[in-house]
Amino acid sequence: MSAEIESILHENRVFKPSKEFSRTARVRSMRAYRDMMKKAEADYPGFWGDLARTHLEWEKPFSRVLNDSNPPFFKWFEDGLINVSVNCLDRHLTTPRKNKAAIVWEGEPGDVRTLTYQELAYEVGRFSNVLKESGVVKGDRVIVYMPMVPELPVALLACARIGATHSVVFGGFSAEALKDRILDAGAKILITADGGWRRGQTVPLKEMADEALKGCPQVSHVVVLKRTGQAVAMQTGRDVWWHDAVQGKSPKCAPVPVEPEHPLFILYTSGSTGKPKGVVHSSGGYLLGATMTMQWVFDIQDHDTFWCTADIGWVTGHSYVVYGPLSNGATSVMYEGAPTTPHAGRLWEIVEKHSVNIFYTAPTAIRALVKLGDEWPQKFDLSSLRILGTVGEPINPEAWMWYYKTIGGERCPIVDTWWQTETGMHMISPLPGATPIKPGSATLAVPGIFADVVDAEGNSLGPDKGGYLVVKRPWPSMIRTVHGDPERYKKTYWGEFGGRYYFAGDGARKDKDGYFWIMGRVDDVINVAGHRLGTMEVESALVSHPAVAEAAVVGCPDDLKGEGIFAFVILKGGEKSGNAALVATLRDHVAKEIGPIAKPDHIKFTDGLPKTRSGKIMRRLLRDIAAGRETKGDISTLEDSKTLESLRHEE
Ligand code: 7RM
Repeated sequence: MSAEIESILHENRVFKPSKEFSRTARVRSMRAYRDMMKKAEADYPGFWGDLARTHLEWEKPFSRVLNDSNPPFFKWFEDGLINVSVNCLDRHLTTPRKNKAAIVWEGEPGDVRTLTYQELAYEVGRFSNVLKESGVVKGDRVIVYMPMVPELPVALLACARIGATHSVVFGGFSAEALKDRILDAGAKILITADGGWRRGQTVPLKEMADEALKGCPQVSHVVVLKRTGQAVAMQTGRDVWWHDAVQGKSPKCAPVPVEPEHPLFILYTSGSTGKPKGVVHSSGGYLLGATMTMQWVFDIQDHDTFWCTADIGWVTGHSYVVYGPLSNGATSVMYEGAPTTPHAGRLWEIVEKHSVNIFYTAPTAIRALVKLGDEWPQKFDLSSLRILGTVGEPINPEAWMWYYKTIGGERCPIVDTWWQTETGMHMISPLPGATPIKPGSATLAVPGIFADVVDAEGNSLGPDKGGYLVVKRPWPSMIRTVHGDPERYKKTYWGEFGGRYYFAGDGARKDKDGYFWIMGRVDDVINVAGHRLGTMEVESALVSHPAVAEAAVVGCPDDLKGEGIFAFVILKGGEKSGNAALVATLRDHVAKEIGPIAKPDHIKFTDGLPKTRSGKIMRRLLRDIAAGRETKGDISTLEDSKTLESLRHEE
């Protein structure tokens, strides 16, 4: 790995939590936060062990917290026994939460369903018996390819109940991507639906599943939920309708206690090239991470209605639509459809309708909502909101300020949460009642997490020096392995810094207050005349110009400087192109904001950017366009291939 990354962005605004907010928060002050950190520093297994005993229910208590005798294959709570569905359901049924809403669901067409903890437990029991009768036993992998409907968490919790390992494949993935994941997981059963609603249309899930299954002869059972009512082919002997399968099934199903290290799920992430990686998560440690961060970061309280807009096909949906909220006995809102269907205020309408208190979404969604104009949020009553969150990418200070003012009414702390599929839980984030927040910074590591910014040799870097973001000690909800490929796990995440630190590819700096500023993936760093620049900072500078809605920056070949800066820019108000004068203005603007070194050499105006289905800009593809190259490698995660083509062809 090469040298440090230069940091050029500076942001000075600070917002402290209000006294009123802190008074009732779970973590009320920086002092309380530091005390937790001190405890973890002195004895981190002890720190996590106490939490595990206090906040989870064990079928058999563990006697030892951490087994680190074979790094990086760490084992947590090894000799205990636990069942995740018991923690998310049964333990609430003997409390006043029994008839509390567990899931408040809204379909895209406007249908609403609410499932109490008791009702959810009932459905999970019945579906667990369906799985059992289909021959699913502990350790089997179950693929779930469904729309965002309540039966999706039902399916996951039913797997957890009988010790099966689920692998959710996002409903937007193609048949090909689905097939690869079924084969890699070695699954014999698939849970799907006829279709789901998206932008007023139906997504043909069963049809795509059938296509995928042509290449998966080992799949002997397919359960199909009727959601849209569209016509589908059912293969006799293999396919059954969900409603037929649960008919007459007992709601009682004894939970199977599993070892805490038993894999709860596999979730595939697209590696930057080649074969998708099956990230394996544990049962006990994973659940502890999701449970605690739900309390620390979202300050979840019994009266809260919590809404994470992520699809359950992503880790964010696993941890913060399903496991974190349900383990805490919270109310989790789920929405099936697109954020702008049937109108651009749909999200705000749902916030008003269900009186949402905590709202969690991605910067890409926020920037899209900024573009739609303030009149949409202004039409709805957003006064129930008390905490806002973001995840997935660095949020540029402009979008942050809009979110803070227009959505949060300058009243709601924003928790900018840095984490990854591999980390299972939030790693760096403000605690809303304690941490003073700075727009664009994920602030500080959550309790029990030892994050740092280091140089290529693994030495800690001083303030404002950009380098590699690492985690120095294991944590309970960390990735355990890559499914079927432990060597890949070891090499990808522990292959640098002599195997001492976890590194998953991000660059960052810490400021003088120790706050982390994520600079983006180190693969995206641009080397301009020997200066290594993070793309995020140049993008932020561009977006701070009033004409710009969104920007993506990549390196391009430059004979003189080695690498030049190529910026793709989306203008506000839907104009498709800017003129030469605007190009000059934007270049000067960047020079003024961060310095002449970061001045883009090329600016291309566009009305779309290639993104993954979870909203991350695929800079790899933009680099090919900037260099005039053909695109090689995996584009299965691309949201809309048309964007790529139009970027290539418009000039
Ligand atoms: C949860 C999730 C992980 C990558 C990660 C970063 C980027 C995520 C933030 C962020 C800046 C954030 N899982 N990332 N959160 N960058 N600030 N708050 O997104 O596996 O899909 O992606 O996302 O690069 O490594 S993920």
